[in-house]
Amino acid sequence: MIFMQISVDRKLGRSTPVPVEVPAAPAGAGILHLGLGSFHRAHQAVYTAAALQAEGGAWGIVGVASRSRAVVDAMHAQDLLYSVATISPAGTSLSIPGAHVDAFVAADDLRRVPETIADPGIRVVTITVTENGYSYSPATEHLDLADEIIQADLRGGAPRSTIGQLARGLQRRASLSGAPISILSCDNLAANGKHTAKLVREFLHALPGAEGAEALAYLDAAVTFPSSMVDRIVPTTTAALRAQTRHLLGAVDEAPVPAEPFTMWAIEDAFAAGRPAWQAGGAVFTDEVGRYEQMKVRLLNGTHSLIAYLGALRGVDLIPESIAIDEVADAARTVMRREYEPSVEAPTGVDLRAYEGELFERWANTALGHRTSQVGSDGSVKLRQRIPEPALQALRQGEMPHLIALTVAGYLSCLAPLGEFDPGRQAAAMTDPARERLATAAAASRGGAELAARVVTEQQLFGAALAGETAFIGRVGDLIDTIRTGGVDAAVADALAASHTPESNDLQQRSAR
Ligand code: CS2
Repeated sequence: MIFMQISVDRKLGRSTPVPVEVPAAPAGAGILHLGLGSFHRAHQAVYTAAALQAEGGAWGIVGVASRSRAVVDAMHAQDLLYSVATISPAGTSLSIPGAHVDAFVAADDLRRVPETIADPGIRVVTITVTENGYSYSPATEHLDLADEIIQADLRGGAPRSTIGQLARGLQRRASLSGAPISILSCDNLAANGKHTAKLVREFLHALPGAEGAEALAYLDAAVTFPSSMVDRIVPTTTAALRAQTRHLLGAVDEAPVPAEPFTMWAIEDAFAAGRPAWQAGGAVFTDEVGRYEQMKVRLLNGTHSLIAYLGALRGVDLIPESIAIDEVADAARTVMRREYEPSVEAPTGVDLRAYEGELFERWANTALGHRTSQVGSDGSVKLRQRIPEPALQALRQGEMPHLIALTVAGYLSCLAPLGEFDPGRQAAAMTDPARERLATAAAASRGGAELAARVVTEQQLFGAALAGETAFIGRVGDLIDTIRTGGVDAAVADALAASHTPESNDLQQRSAR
C-alpha cells in the first residue's frame, strides 16, 4: 500500500483535532502498570479505557517503562495519548485509548516505583514484564536468590527487579497506610497470580531478621494476587505503521501500537480495593482462569513457538508466511490436536475446536507482519511455560510427543546451532537470556543427543520433571541431528510420520521392539 506523503507537523495531543475520538482525561490515578510496552498499551489500556467510558472513576493508569525512554518521552510529548492500529487484511482502523495519566522510566528514579505502590490512591498494580521479568529459576520455580539483581535488591537500596519493586513497595505501603491493594500479573505464566505472590513472599522471607515480617502479615490481610489470562497478538511497531498512522490521523503519533482484531482477557475476580469495570471492554470475570490460561498458553503459545522455529529455519520472516507452508500448518495442527489438546480442559462455554480454528485465522493475518524472530525470542523462559506439562502428560500415558520434541529441537537448532550448522538470519535475530549458556552447551556437544541432554537434563531449562525423561530427550536429539544433516523439512516429515503412526507413539511398544 502506498500512502500519500503529506506534510503534517502537528503532533497528536489533547488540543489537536483528529478524526478519531479522544476520550476525556481520567479523573485520577488508580492503577500502576509495570511494563509500558506495546502489549499493555493495546490490551489492558484499551479495556481500562472502555471501563472509564462506561463507569468513570479514578482508574487512570500510571505507566512504568523499566529502562527505555522512547515510549515515555513520546507519550509525554502527546499528552499521554497514542493510537492503537487494529490491523486485519480488510484494513486498519485507529482508536485512542487515552487511559494513562502519567508515565515514567523506573531506571531514572528507582525509588519512584515502590513509592507509587505505597500511594493509597493506587489500588491495582498490573504487570506485563514478560516471562523473563519474574527473576525465578526455571529449574526450581522459586525466586532466583543467586541472581545478582535480586541479591542487590535484598541488601537494600532502591530495587531494580520487578519482584523487588513489588516487595519493597508493599513493605512501604504496609508501614504507611496498610491500605488494601491487588497485584495483577498479565504475563503468560501458569497461575500467574499465585506465582507472583509466591515470589514476592519468598523475597520478603529472604530479608534479614524479621525485616519482612510486617509486610508478610499485611500481604495475608490486605493484598490479593488475582490470576489472569491475556490474549492479543501485538507485533513491534514499525516505521511503516508510523507513516500510516500519520496519514490516517493527520497528525504525528510517535508511539502507535499495531494489534490484531482479536482480544481476550479472563480475570479472577478477587480484588482487595475495587477494580475498573473491565467487563465493559469484554473482559470475562471467572473462577476458571486456570483453564483459560492452559488453553491459551498451550494451544496458542506452544503452537506459535513451533511455527516460529520452523519458519525461521526455513528462512521465513513472518508468522503468516510460515503458517502458509503446508508442512508447517500440518505440524501446527498435529501438535495442537494430538499433543496440547489432551492436556487442556475447555473453560465452560468455550468450544475448543472453534478456538483452534480461530487461531489459524489469526496466525494467517498477513497484514499484521508478526515476525518469527519476535515469537522465537526468549524461548528459554517461554517454552518453560508451554511444553513441560503437556509433554509429561503424554509421556506418562506412554505416548511420545513428537511435535513438542520438534519444537525443542527447532529452538535449540536456532539458538544453539551445532558445528557448522547455520540456522539463518531470523534465528540470529532471536534474543534469549540463555543464549550464552546455550552456546557453551553447543560448543561442548558432538551431536544432538549430547546437546539435548546438556540443556534439558543438566541445565534443567524446562524444569526438573522433564530432566529425567530420557526417551523424550533422545527424540529431541534425533530431530536436532535431522535438522542439521537433512534440513528442517526432513525433520518435520519425520516427526509427522512418527506422530501419525500409532505404533511409534507408544513408548512401550517402541522399547519392546
Ligand atoms: C507469542 C505471544 O511471542 C510469543 O511468544 O506467542 O506473544 C502471543 O502473540 C501472545 O501471547 C498472544 O496473546
